[in-house]
Amino acid sequence: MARRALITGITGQDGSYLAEHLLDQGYDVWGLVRGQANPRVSRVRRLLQDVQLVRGDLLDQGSLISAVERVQPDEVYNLGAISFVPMSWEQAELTAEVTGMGVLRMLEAIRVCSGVTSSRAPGSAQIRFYQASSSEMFGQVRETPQNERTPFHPRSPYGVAKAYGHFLTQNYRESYGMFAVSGILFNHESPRRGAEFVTRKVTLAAARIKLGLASELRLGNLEARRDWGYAGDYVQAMRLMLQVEAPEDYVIGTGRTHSVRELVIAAFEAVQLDWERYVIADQTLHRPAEVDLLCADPKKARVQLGWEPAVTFEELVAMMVESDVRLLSEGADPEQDSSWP
Ligand code: NDP
Ligand code: GDR
Repeated sequence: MARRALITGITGQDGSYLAEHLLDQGYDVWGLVRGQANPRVSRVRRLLQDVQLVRGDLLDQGSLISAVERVQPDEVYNLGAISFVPMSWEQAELTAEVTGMGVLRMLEAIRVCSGVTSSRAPGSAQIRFYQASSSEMFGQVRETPQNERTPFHPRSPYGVAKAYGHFLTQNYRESYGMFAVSGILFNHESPRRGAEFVTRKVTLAAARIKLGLASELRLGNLEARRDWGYAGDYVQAMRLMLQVEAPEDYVIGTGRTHSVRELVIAAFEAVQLDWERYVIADQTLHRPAEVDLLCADPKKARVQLGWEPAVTFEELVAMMVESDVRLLSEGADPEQDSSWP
């Protein structure tokens, strides 16, 4: 029988790629969607016609129990979160509730529905759980590259909430023997990335300027460095983490780091423009506390999961710029949900 997966965050970037990947692998895929008239749900219905939807919200414990009872999943991927770091300062409590406490609610739903009431042998519970942990937990790093043993020093309410979810996932594994793993994923991008994140903001601006639709791009910290990979590669690692014998946590990234400035140069080069004529450094876009440098050491994933990223930084930027030029040339509004490539 086909394995059945339940994905929270199905309307987001990763949820869409993961759903496509699991469908390709023969899974029966369900997505948790929230809200009364969430406009992003129609995007999922159009793009992912074979995915079944179930209503629920990470803020609502009962809805998660009902969803797990109804779907009876073999695997749960918890991708739902408030994921935009600057928003986590503006709505710190909501971020704690969704990105942090949401993990507790999802784990509790699985625990209750699996009938796990006391300690068991590790990995004995039936439903396998994946938590979307983040390199933002490393925050202010004292060592580089970062691996599974690197200490956390989160620099935003988002990073703190993710650290809570990360430790809680480990704790449910240790306390109840649940098959619960965290993937510590570094930044991953795609043509479906939200327009608020720096990669997409830059590729959209380069495309707009090239087509005469905009004349400048305002950015914050150009010196911050990130390990950027392709979302389509990273969702494969999520599935692999749930197929191993014993649950463990894994770092997923490329092992290469680039500055925001290098990202801008690559994107503007892709449309043959001189970036310095258009980019304006804007102090108001700097964060209250910055993560200056992230670079993954994904050796454990390579050795134990056989996972390696296929798309390079240069290929990723070119893919995103090309997609944005195409969307804009077709008259689509890339910030509207209807235009998901
Ligand atoms: P997106 O911001 O694209 O998607 C976030 C998803 O969370 C959306 O589907 C959103 O649904 C959902 N969501 C928000 N609030 C709730 C709620 N109260 N209940 C249920 N669902 C909710 O994120 P990504 O796809 O980029 O990331 C997926 C996960 O991976 C997130 O947890 C993120 O923090 C984490 N992550 C991402 C990385 C990246 O580089 N992309 C790196 C490391 C970790 P709705 O449409 O209803 O708003
Ligand atoms: P990040 O991604 O915070 O790493 O979190 P984002 O793309 O927002 O920022 C990356 C870096 O770029 C700098 N920057 C700007 N960022 C934005 N958004 N807009 C700007 O104008 C701008 N100018 C400079 C930032 O200061 C930062 O240093 C992402 C999210 O997907 C998280 O959910 C995920 O956990 C982490 O990646 C890993």
